[in-house]
Amino acid sequence: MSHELGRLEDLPKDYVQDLRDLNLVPLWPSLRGVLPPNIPNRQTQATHWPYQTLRPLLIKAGELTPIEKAERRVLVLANPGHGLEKMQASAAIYLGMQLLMPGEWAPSHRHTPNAVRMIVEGEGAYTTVDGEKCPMSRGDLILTPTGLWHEHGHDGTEPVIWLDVLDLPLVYYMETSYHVNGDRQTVVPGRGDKQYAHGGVVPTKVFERSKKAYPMLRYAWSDAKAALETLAADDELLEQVQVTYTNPETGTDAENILGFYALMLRPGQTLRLPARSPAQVFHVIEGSVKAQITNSNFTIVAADTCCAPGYEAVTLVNLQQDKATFLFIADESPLHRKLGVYENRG
Ligand code: 1HN
Repeated sequence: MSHELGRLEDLPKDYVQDLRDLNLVPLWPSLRGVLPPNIPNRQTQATHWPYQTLRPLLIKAGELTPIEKAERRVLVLANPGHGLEKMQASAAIYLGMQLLMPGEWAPSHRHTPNAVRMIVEGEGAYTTVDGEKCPMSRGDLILTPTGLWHEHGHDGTEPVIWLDVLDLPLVYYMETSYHVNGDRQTVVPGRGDKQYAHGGVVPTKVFERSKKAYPMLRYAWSDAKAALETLAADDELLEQVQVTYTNPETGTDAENILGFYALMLRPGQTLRLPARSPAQVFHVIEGSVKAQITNSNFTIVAADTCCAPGYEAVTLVNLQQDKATFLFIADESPLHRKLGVYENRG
């Protein structure tokens, strides 16, 4: 059925110029490019960012650039398939490793893109989001959803490093990305991670319609890990031991555009994740994994990050024979589902 469509070179040059002068373009030479057969063109390449090589360069950034000159001291994990200057991990996902040194403060602002942070290293830092002071510990997930004030501080003694995951590429593409600077926030009492940390029971005030669109801003790793271990023990046949970070009041994804998950690989387990439309990011919290993504075979160890394009199956092999491995995953599923383009091709 497939036949060649006419090319731009097939048209008289003066005709093409006449079109261009009137801001007109013929569709047929570009039709297959924007609408390829069966599977989309993806610029997102399987890419691995080992922590061991990234960390010294991030620490060096701390020496080279004072926080006042950076506001946020971040090395962006850029996918070469998109071009490094685009600062994209995938079509919709931005990733960055951020460093905060003891005593430093990253001032309050808010912006339209949604963010989360996955804490990688160090103790004593905190993020204040919408007045809620969220302590940062390894493996914790902290939300800074669209429009909420947030700032970072550090009362500890060692560098603190975390992985930022934002939907910035999409929000920027939509021409809706901007920020507003603010004053230091007044910390208010109470924390969602305490109020909502026990699955199945929620504060009764929920039924009086909470005023907060994002009632839970901090998801402690100790709770997520315990949930995974309980899930694995309760169903020994369950292959994909995975939990989704949700909004505890609505039961839907924690944020609107990107989805966040924690996955446990049992000792020695090989897990094949089906080919689905969303691109995804894998970050190792504990353990080590062989990740087979398209033609790449990455060995990802604790604190490493890698990404996979959409429409590709991914095989994860736990390289630990005697221990579970734990991963944090971010993907574009909520976006794809809302837009009606989500696919699972098995
Ligand atoms: C941002 O606000 C933070 O608040 C981190 O820590 C990374 C990347 C792009 C745009 C805003 C933060 C960001 C960011």
